[in-house]
This record gives sequence, structure tokens and C-alpha cells, in this order.
Amino acid sequence: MRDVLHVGSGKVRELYALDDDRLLLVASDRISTYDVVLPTEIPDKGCVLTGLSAFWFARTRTLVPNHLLALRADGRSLECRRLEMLPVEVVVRGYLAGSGWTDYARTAEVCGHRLPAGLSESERLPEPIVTPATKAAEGHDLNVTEVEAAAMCGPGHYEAARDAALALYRFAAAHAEERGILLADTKFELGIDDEGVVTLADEAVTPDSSRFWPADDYAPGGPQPSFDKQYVRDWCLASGWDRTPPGPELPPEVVAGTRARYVEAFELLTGTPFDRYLADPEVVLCA
Ligand code: Q0Z
Repeated sequence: MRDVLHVGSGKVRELYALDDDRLLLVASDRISTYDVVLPTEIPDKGCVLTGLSAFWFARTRTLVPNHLLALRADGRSLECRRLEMLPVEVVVRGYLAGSGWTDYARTAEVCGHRLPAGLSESERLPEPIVTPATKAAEGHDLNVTEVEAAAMCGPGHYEAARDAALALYRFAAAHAEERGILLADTKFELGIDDEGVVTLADEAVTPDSSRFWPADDYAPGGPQPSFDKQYVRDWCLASGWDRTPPGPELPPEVVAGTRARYVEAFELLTGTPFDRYLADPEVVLCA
């Protein structure tokens, strides 16, 4: 790209500076599993994730202000306001999965939330909980208590971020459930704008920042299949891969099956045919 400064790389995304006030977030077609980026891309995955983020940003902007300025015609790039990012990620969990389940099984608590005894893996929580994490150690998030998060962000900023995240989760989970997808948990990144307002940033409620479960197959008492990545995970483990880099190349049928699941999640959640999105990405912005 012409005259844009590369300012950061995620595992599967790139960040560029357009000017002092604006950033460009570009989602690639790369896929990671068990924290390893695979050598094979999933065609259109970046467009699916960018379109979903843009869809949620458009629909929640009256609930919580966000950083979206424009969705580019390539369907995979978002122009954003540059914010002062908070030093914690704000995870909202409606179900007990991942590190939430691990911590609960060991201590009956998750990030300082005391939960009822006897819950099983993947069970729905009585109320969603907010479990902040720091982006401290290389790649790996470290769960912290809300008291610790408030100390790191300043209590006013943390409380506003927590309230925003809970409101966003409740909205997105209700929308998704009506369309056959359980939003088990999702991670938000928020920042402060130039007027001091806590603002939603980064990506929003995508399969890369969330656990999406097919509602039809929901069976608490063990881990749930992931809506998007389950084919990839199952195939990788069945291939004998030991979860250390490099990951295996994916065969064409696994690529096609995975792409189809991403596209299905997009279409269920947005109600828009994915081909229409590719032809004119801004269709997802009319709330
Ligand atoms: C997001 C990240 C990515 C690498 C910084 N609106 C914003 N203002 C200031 N900073 C950010 C944002 Cl979104 C910001 N990240 C995460 C995304 C590649 C890192 F695509 N880092």
C-alpha cells in the first residue's frame, strides 16, 4: 500500500497508520489453531471477519461508541479512529469454557467471581460475568480480577469498559441465539477517545475473538464443538500433529469445509448472503 506505515502485526491481522488520527486494520485469510498459524489459508476468512465486525459496530454504535470510520471496498479492511488503548482485554462469559472452566474447576472462582458449586463444563452461567485479562506475556493472556483491572485502567475507565462490554455481550448473544448460534464468550478491546470517552476498538464478536457454538448441538458436561474451527482442529489432531509449530498443510476438503462454516456463521448472523457482501461490503452497515 502507498504511504501507509505498518505499525503492528497480530497472528492473522495487520495494522497500518493512515495518519496521526486514523488506523487501518486488515484481516488476512490466515487461520490459527492451538495458538499456531497454519501454512494454509482459508479463502475469504478475512472478509468474513471484517464484515462481521462492521455489522456489529453498525448495530451497537448507539449502545457503545466505537472506532469504525469506514469499511473499505476490499471487504477486509476497516479505517478506524486511533484511540488510547486500555491495558486490559475485557472478556464476557455467558458459559463456562476455556480458561473460565479451567479456573472454576480448580477454585470454584473465575477472575474473582465466586460461582455456584457443581457447575459442569460449558454450562450456561446464571448471569454473564466479566473477566479481564492482560496482554502481558508473549501472546498469552493472563486472567486478572476486576479489582486488578480497575487499578491498571483507572477505576472510572474500567467500570465504563466493563459496563460497555456487558451491554455489547447481552445484545450480541441475544441476536446470535435467535439465529441458532450460542455466543459462549467474547473478548473486547476498548480505548479512550480524544474526548475521554470509553470506545469499542479492534474487532467485535468475530469467531477469532469469541466462541461460537451451534445451538442445535449444545450439550453441557464437556467441551463443545466450535462453529468455525472444529474441522480444522479435528483434522490437525487426527493427522498426528503434536500442536508445536509448524502446523500441518490442510487438504482442499478441509479448507472448503472450514470456509463454508465461516460463511455460514456470517450469513446466519448478518442475514446477508456472503456474495452480496463481497459485491458491496457496505450492505452490512445499514442497521
Ligand atoms: C489495536 C492489533 C492488528 C496488531 C493497537 N483504534 C485503535 N487505536 C489504537 N490502537 C489500536 C486500535 Cl484498533 C490497536 N491493536 C491490536 C490489531 C494487528 C495488533 F490488526 N493494537
